[in-house]
Amino acid sequence: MVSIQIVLAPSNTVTLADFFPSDRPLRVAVLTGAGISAESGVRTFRGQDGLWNGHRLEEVATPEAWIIDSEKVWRFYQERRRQLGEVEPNPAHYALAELEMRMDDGCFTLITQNVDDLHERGGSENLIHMHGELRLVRCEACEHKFEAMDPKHLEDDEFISCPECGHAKVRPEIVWFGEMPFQMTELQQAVIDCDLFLVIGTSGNVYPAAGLLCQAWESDSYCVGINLEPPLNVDLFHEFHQGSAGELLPLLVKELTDLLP
Ligand code: BJW
Repeated sequence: MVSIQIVLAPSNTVTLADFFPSDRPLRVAVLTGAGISAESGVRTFRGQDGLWNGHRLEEVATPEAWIIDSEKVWRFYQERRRQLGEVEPNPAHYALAELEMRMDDGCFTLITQNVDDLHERGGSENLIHMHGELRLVRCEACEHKFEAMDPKHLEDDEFISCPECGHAKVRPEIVWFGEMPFQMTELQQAVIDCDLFLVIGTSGNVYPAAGLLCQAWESDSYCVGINLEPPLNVDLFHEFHQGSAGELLPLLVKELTDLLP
């Protein structure tokens, strides 16, 4: 399919061309993870210099942590919410927006595990934030969800109160460990229905996101991965391209769009 080097192609007897439907437009689903935002300056989670280097997961990314020490959890997220104003989309985000623009209506779904807003700022539209969004908060008491990105919301680490019910504390609209990711039915359907599944910048550690690759395989989608290092589930890709998303994804998208009618 592409001229960039295929590092691993376990089932290289097939190519994307074999998965192109003859009677309807191609359907593409994409799963992204922290690696796609790394070149924008957003830290990934695992590995050296990862966001959780120095934090235990349970201290910041579980409902229990919020109950035990919500000040600490809130400070962690306020710092990352403020950082959104300092980062910009990179060529990988723009490449996915370009791909979406070239696809037929309803034939492209972008599923991101990322809680930053770089995909939407890069121009992507049909986007599912399965692990939530840093821009949003949710009232602990009445569940009212709203965007809280005004300077008054970000300038310090004071809790934000709910404008609907007045409760003194809203929580980040983030899916913590043990909580159900958002829009599962919709995103699983997109994966099951797609002809091509692209997975970019994710280590394959976290479920159910990591299990989507298996679902794509089982429903006969062509699976292509791009990652700096081989992810845990690397064996499930028809093509795996090792390298940076900002470099490889624009090339992949160019070659893919050249194949589109
Ligand atoms: C580049 C690059 C460049 C760098 N270019 N690449 C035991 C077994 C299996 C599962 C479980 C288990 N015990 C518990 C579970 C379930 C648990 C889980 O998966 N735990 C595992 C850790 C074991 N999952 C859950 O609890 C989920 N909920 C759930 O399961 O509900 C029940 C359910 C049942 C049935 C169906 C459905 C649901 C919820 C998971 C919530 C995850 N939340 C987080 C935190 C969000 C808050 C925050 O942001 O602070 O989401 S965890 C964190 O990891 C974050 C990410 O979205 C997620 C994935 O990380 P990602 O994106 O893969 O980042 P990294 O850092 O790991 O990898 C980056 C990669 O990029 C690296 O490989 C680099 O090489 C690469 N890279 N630069 C390309 N330039």
